[in-house]
Amino acid sequence: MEGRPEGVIYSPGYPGRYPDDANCWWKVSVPGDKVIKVTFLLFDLRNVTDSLELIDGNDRTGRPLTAPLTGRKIPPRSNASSSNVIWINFQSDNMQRGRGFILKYEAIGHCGKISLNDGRGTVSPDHNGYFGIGETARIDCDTSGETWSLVVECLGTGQFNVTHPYCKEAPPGGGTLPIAIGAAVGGVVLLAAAIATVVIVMKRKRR
Ligand SMILES: [Ca+2]
Repeated sequence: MEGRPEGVIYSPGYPGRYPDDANCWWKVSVPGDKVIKVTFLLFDLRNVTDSLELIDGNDRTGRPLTAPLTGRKIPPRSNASSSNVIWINFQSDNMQRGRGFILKYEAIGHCGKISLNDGRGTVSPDHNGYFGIGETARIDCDTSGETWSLVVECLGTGQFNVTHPYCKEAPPGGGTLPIAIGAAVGGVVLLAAAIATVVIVMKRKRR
C-alpha cells in the first residue's frame, strides 16, 4: 500500500467474515507532500473488542488519528493525518465475527495545523492531524474576557483563507499592539516566520 495516491483495503477474509484472533497491520503511504484521509464503505465489527485503529505517522506506536473504531455503524470520514504515512491495525477477539470493513484511503493537499499556543483558544474539530483542502475549522478565542469565534477554510492553494494570528490581546499596560497567541500555518517554516514577524513588531514598539 505504498506510494499510490489512493487505494482500498478489505478486512481479512472478505467477502467472508473475518477470522477470530486476528491482528493485522497495514502501512499506507502516499506521495510525500500529501496527507491521508480514510473513508469507510462497509463497517461491521462484532462486540467491542474487535476494533480498527488508524495511527498517525510512520511509527506503529504513534498517536491514534481517531479513537479505536468498533460496532456496526459506518464511522465518519477520518481526520486528515499529519504526514503522508499512517498505520492501520485491525484486531478481533475469539467470539462473534462481523462482515468486516472496506475502507478507502486517499491523498489530499493540506494547510497544516492550527496552533493556539497558550490555551486561550480552541480549535474544532480538535485532532493531531492536518486540515485538508476544502475542510473548515472553527476557532473560539477567549482573550481578556471577550470571546469570539471564527470559521476558517483550507483553500486549494494549501493556505487557510485567514493566515493572521487568530487569538490576540492587548499587551500588559494597555496600548493597541496585538500580541499573537496562535497562528494557522501551512508548516513549521511558516510558523517560525509568523513568530519572527511578531517579535520584530514588538521590539519596534518598545523603542
Ligand atoms: Ca469478535
